[in-house]
Amino acid sequence: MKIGIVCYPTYGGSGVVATELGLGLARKGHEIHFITYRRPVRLAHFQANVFYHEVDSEDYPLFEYPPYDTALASKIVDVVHYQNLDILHVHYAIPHAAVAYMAKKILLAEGRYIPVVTTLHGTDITLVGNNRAFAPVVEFSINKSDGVTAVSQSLKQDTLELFHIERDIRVIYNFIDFDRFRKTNKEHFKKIIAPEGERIIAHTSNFRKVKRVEDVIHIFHKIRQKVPSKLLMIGDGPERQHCEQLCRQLDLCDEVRFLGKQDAIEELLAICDLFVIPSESESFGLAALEAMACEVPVISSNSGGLPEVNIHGVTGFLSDAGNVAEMADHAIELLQNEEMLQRFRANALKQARRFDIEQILPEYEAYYQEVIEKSVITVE
Ligand code: GMT
Repeated sequence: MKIGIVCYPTYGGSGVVATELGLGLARKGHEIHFITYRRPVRLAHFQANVFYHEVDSEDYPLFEYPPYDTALASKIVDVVHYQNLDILHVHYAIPHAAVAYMAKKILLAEGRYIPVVTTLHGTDITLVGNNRAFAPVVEFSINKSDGVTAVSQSLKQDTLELFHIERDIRVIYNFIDFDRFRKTNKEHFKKIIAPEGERIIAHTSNFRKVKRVEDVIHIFHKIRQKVPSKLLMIGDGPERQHCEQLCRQLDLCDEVRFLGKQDAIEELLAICDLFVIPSESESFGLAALEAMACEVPVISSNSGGLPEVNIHGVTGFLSDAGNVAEMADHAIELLQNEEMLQRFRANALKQARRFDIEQILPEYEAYYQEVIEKSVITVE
């Protein structure tokens, strides 16, 4: 198949999933065309059947905001037309589903039908999409997509509750590539970060309010009082400075390392004993899955799709978002009991295998085929 992929090229989960999906499909022989405003972070190497089309947003003194949507629609029209795409897959509803609809209409006026699949990732429904400033367009463009997928049952449910949706939503989970995410021997890193053999705890996110990053620091503060440990804060975003300030107040600066955005997260996860993700809302929790694939148990909130990934009392523990005391107690229980920790490590890996990219990719391929076949019938 010739597949166009539209996504945000940044460090966010939706961009990562879209890029890894495209690269995985390319390895299976499909021709993949990424259409984005910048080269996606994980699209660093040459691959024969992978193409990248940059959206050129023209600046002009009249524009306070460059018209990205118009430029993207025009680029989609161009790529579908000249690369003869079979299907277009857009990730994150805002504005991609609406832009895809506009491109579809332009192409239709030229006598060309392009089926569009929209994947809902989370905040495009639960946080931003739900906002009155976007909601009517989000609802309309989801209904006008030829196929819609959501990354968890929970996100599907939220979408059906928050919007008036007239079409079926297929759940296709986030996935993990075990060639990359697996526990490897990084003892030299461990010695640098935890020279006295302390436990290592990690958190990865874009440091937005919805992640409750401050809770991670408070949980760690409680853990430190019972278990010698170090905390790795991976990623960057608006809440980072606030968290650094909190570390100073709690006298934790020597125990917490803020590492910023990291490309080789798997090398850091390889030395960790526990992963903490206390989000207010989380449609799936790709970061938790990456940790579990590296045999790291997870302390999480029970928000959104997290219970579909992290199994309470098996691969980690879940608590209500904001229940810092319970999350800390669970973490301490696990970190103080070596037998339990090893058991949870093995369980985490076993659970992560359910989301192996090798199993999820065929689900997308089959779905594309289904959508293409259905749209041929619709057009006829
Ligand atoms: O977590 C974020 O804020 C980034 C966001 C995105 O769209 O880039 O992530 C969402 O999509 C990921 C991939 O499907 C999911 O694993 C995350 O759970 C989801 N984030 C939220 O729902 C907050």
